[in-house]
Amino acid sequence: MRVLMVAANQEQRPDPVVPLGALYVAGAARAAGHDVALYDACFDGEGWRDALAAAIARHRPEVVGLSMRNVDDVAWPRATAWFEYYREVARAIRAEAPEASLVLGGSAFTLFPDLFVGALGADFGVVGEGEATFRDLLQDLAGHGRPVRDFPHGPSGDPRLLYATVGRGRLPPNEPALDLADLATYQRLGGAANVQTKRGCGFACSYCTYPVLEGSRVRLGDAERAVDQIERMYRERSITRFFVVDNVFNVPASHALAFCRELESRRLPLRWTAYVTPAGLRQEVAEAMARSGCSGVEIGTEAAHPATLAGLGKSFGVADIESASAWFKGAGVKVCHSLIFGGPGETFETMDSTVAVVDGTRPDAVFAMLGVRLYPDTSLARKLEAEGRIRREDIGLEPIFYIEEAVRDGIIEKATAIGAERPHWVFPGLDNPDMDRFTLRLRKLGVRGPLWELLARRPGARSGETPA
Ligand code: B12
Repeated sequence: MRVLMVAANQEQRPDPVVPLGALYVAGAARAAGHDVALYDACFDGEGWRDALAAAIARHRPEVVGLSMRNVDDVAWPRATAWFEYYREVARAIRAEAPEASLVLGGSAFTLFPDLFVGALGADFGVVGEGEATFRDLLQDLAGHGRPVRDFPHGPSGDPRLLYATVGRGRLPPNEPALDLADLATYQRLGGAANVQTKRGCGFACSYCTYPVLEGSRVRLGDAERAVDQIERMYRERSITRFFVVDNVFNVPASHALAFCRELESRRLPLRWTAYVTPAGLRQEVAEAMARSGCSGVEIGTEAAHPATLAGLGKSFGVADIESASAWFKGAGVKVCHSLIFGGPGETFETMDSTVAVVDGTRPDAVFAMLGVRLYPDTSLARKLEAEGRIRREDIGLEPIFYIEEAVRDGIIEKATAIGAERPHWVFPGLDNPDMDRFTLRLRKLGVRGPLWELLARRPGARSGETPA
């Protein structure tokens, strides 16, 4: 069949992100013999309508797969929600390709399948990972014009929703259709290309969606195959910056080490970044990451006080945060802490403690969110539902945030004061016009890598130093 994948994401902050999920699904459809094209809206701004219409006219799809990544930017109080935009994109697809089946997918869709499938008037939606289910759906549509196999339909029983079965064991050897993406533009405009070495997350953080999205069992991919992808992107497309998109790169350590050893052995002049957790981190892993070209890590610290770490369900302590930061910095890897202020157990005193600990680790950058974005099927949301503080239907496409009572009045002022003394800290929920101008200027000068690695160059930033 002729299939057009539409990657709708236009978010450019903190960096534009290659639509890896859509490329994986495109790769699986192509491997099954379908004629697949991609329309990526990322850099088209308002021009997406004409560009989408042109892509549809060119490819004349029988099936359109609409990939939706972000519901919103989780940036309270200035949060941007993308739902209306997705609805416009779905309408435009229907108008330009009225005969085509419209199939939804992506992390935004997977978090709220019932809401999206209804509001966007789609024919089908694949909940969870797309490769196998989309391929099976295409086969049914090609052969019978409708799904004939026994797809699981999930809790609501909506026949349009096709739930992917989370596999066990190792990941199947799917290859993303990287040739369809304009990787050079992503790299030029600041981002990086991306690569995934495993799926799933075995941690049980109270607010987090990763187990909902990818399953709570880690499934390893082949480390050598991931490095092959990287090497191909380097040799064939001159890509030199990568983001490893695994939920947590350093767990399990054996897999992280296998990836690093393989990458190091290829001796390529590359730089890469990943998310890591302090939980169970080994110095040996930090050093192996550095040797293989890791230039920076985003540490999922979230808080640095025992009470708030407990409230967020983190499985590490303050000492782990300190040693993780020291090991990475010691190995020459830049450190960015990601923080959430206002979670369960937060007070102004715990905020002060977190800031003091984080300052003490001399980070290169800090990304701090205010409030905890609530998602269905997380333990925090279930607890609040059980206590009668929210209803499940309150959690929807317009983000709602948990902000601990004790800091609700004053958290914005407090965060503003913290940020004012620390140019290398970013609160995405607060206005940052200076920073936007600053990063744009660096991008124009051709500076690459994740936005936060640029913060150390910000005027007045004493990256890695504790403010006076
Ligand atoms: C890595 C990551 C990042 C990195 C990306 C680096 C890079 N260069 O790629 C960075 C740090 C930059 C980042 C930033 C942000 N992120 Co982020 N990120 C992730 C993470 C951990 C992995 C994403 C990924 O690449 N997955 C791998 C691909 C292969 O999976 P996938 O896209 O889901 O695709 C699969 C399925 O969804 C499905 N599928 C996808 N499309 C389609 C289409 C069809 C038709 C079908 C059938 C199926 C299908 O099949 C695919 C293959 O199995 C996810 C969490 C997660 N586990 O999903 C959050 C996540 C996507 N991010 C999220 C958010 C909010 C953001 C930010 C807005 C945060 C911020 N304010 O800074 C920004 C936005 C950036 C942008 N430009 O869009 C949210 C989105 C949900 C929401 N609330 O909206 C997530 C889900 C985390 C969360 N909070 O729950 N992120």
